[in-house]
Amino acid sequence: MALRLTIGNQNYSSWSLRPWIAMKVTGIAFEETVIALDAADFGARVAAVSGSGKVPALADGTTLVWESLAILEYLAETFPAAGLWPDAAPPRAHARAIANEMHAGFAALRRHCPMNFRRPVTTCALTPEAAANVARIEAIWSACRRQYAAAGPFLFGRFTNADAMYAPVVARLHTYGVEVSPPSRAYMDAVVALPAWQEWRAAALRESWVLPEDEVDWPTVLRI
Ligand SMILES: N[C@@H](CCC(=O)N[C@@H](CS)C(=O)NCC(=O)O)C(=O)O
Repeated sequence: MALRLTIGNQNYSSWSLRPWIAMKVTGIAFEETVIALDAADFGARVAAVSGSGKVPALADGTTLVWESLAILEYLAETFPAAGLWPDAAPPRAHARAIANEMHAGFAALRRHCPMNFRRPVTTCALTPEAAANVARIEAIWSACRRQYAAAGPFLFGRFTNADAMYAPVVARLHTYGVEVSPPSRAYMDAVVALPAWQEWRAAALRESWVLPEDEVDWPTVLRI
């Protein structure tokens, strides 16, 4: 039976992007169900596949996994050939540390710059807390790039779960025209160039659902 990933709006659901892009980039076959976050039946439908009642949620037969990072761990364990964590123990520990840091943190950036693929690139001044989050993210990225640049364009060379965890940050920094260092921009360009990124973005642009709380220009809804 095929894996089924249940996700929210592709325009806005940053947590959903993480396992989706990991599976696409590494060629793990799956079917997807998209449920709008404000749909009247969201709660009932998501409760059937997710213990937390939130998306993303992965169903592998009768095995249900929710929480984006737990899904990524499940995928890495179930599909070792996908190489979703670095092979060697030191970079693997490093990748897990920064993936967990992402999962648990950066609330100011998440709140201030909601993921919104449809919004044209328009600069938006950061709060000091969001700017501090960006500085920490850039420090994480530049440390990885310094160490692993020879192995490829992603944080640990090839695409791993660490890149999946930071993919929504790439979207946020891009959409809100946040100024970043040349190495960070080069990393972001590598993520944006992925065919999987383009596929997700195209699906997001096709959506017509609007969530006011994720539109920073509300009541104006800027669209590409
Ligand atoms: N920590 C969770 C966060 C999941 C989450 O907050 N998902 C949002 C959509 S991006 C959601 O389901 N919201 C609907 C709700 O809270 O009712 C994860 O890593 O998956």
